[in-house]
Amino acid sequence: MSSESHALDLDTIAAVATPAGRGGVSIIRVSGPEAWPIAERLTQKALLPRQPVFCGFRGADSEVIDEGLTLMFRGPASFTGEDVAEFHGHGGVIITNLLLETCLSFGARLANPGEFSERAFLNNKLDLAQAEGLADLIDAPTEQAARQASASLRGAFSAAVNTLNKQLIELRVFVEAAIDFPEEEVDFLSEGNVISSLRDAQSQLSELLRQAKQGAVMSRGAQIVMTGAPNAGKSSLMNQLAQDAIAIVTEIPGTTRDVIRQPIEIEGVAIQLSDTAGIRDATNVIEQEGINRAHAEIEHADIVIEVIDDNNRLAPTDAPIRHHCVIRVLNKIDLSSRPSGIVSEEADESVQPSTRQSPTVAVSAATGDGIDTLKQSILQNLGLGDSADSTPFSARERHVTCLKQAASALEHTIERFEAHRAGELLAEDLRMVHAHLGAITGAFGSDDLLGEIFSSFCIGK
Ligand SMILES: Nc1nc2c(ncn2[C@@H]2O[C@H](COP(=O)(O)OP(=O)(O)OP(=O)(O)O)[C@@H](O)[C@H]2O)c(=O)[nH]1
Ligand SMILES: [Mg+2]
Repeated sequence: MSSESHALDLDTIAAVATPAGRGGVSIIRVSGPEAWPIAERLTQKALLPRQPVFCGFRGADSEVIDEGLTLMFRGPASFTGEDVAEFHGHGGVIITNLLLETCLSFGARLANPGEFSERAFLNNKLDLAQAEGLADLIDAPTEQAARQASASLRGAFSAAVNTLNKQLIELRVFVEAAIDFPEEEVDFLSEGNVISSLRDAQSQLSELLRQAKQGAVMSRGAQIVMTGAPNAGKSSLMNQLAQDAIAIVTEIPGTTRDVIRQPIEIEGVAIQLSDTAGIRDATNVIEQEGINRAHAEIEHADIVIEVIDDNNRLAPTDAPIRHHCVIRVLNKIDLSSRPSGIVSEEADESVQPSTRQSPTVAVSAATGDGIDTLKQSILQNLGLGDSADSTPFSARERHVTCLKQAASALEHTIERFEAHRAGELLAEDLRMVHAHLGAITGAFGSDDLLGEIFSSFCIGK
């Protein structure tokens, strides 16, 4: 997927770049070889790059449709790297569409979702991780996520990947040189510094992976599902975490039937909370359907919070929850007089130590006692700990996968090198590591991947 291998589509594309609806201004963007002729025909003015001109926008019959600013960019000094025109008209749906239709009738075609960004990538204005940072900036669920996506757009994540890549390239050059001069190969390869360089790259890669995992959670947010026996206090806990009376709370077991979802934010992390029906052997069909939905919700969760009434520990639930991350919450401690916070293993008599996956937290959904500890435990379980603030960039699951593949390829490289000390094998293995890292920034990859990434962008970006 190196940008050179792509024959650039020479169509001129156009789209509305601002959200649909009423507003002060709406912007139409045109990019491609016809941008200039289209703009001159639309405005009937001679236009200069980067000099906004106030003018009428005229249709094929020269009648003025709207008036506003025209701003031109001459490629490659533009967002896409091509000639770009921007028409800033009035922000009504009909008038904006009329202007867009006129651009299309003058020779542009409607842009596909993400096509402006794709062209920016193909013209080397952005690498792939930057383009994804741009899409994540637009979709950022919290201020913190937006800051991190903005850093990725500006190249912070790519720079970290490239630094590591550069180190691997230097090592490859060294190894390839050693292969070309076989009389020196043995000496060179037996020196400890190859292994120490590999180990150094390995530790940098694992740090990068840690940061990318954090960045991915920050930019997509997390799904947390509340589950447990009827009346345990799931809805009360949801309301306490949301600081709002979202779900109905009553003393009648089986109050919640439908899944109730509420977005909240914990220290800049976007979280979608789901409150579910209490799980028990229900005979009522409505309640049973609610319980089925609760189980389905658990499948998509990052974390399951199992709420247990600390005064009624034997409340009937069905089979234990199968999920890789379950935080157990002992609720209603205002009645049981248990101290709030993390419950030590000895004090947590209800569970076999072998089945414990995450700490148990004692809270009162009624008074809010212990809720801060629960929030910290949530962050810890998302891999954010206290450092959510310091995650330097946004990332995606795709990047995490590439980094994991690179890490396992590097592990394999080290093992093979330690076993054989063979220059050719080392060179080949390093090429694999390099290819996995290169897929992050788009230096290596496939057209299918590009299509998948850019088609999820919004139109006009
Ligand atoms: N004292 C006390 N009462 C609580 C606490 N949390 C919940 N309750 C009470 O327990 C009862 C059940 O609370 P809910 O939040 O509706 O419980 P639930 O788990 O959502 O119940 P279902 O939706 O029926 O499964 C209500 O009467 C709440 O007021 C708590 O921390 N302390
Ligand atoms: Mg409920």
